[in-house]
Amino acid sequence: MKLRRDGYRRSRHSFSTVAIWTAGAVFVGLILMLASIPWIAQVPPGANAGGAADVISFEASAIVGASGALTVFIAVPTGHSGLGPDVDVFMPAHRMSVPVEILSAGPGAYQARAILPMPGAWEVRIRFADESSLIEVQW
Ligand SMILES: [Cu+2]
Repeated sequence: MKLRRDGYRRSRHSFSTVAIWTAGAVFVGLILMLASIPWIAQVPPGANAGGAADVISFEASAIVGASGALTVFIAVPTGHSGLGPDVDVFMPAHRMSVPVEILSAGPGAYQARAILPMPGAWEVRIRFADESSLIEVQW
């Protein structure tokens, strides 16, 4: 008992010193975590559901219903107020385009709609700012 107490007293770091160092390390860790958050948040969004090879700054996916109703969901970075995406719906086999209606669906969100007049392979070409993306749709 006596030996233990002596050993404890002889240790270089008292309890309060250890507590201060621990608190300091935790504080520095928290600061580093907080500082890294903006860097993580700037990683561009990942690939879309379609087929664009390049890294793009917007996200898009498309679905086609059994009747040929095509809906394209597009999410662009906010802060480009008034600037929306351009969407072309094109059938390469017949060099055929169809009218596209683009609707705003909330901040940075758009829906493009078209009716595909015939079954086959279609391309949805989306442009936003200087970026473009292509989604292949089979109906
Ligand atoms: Cu056609």
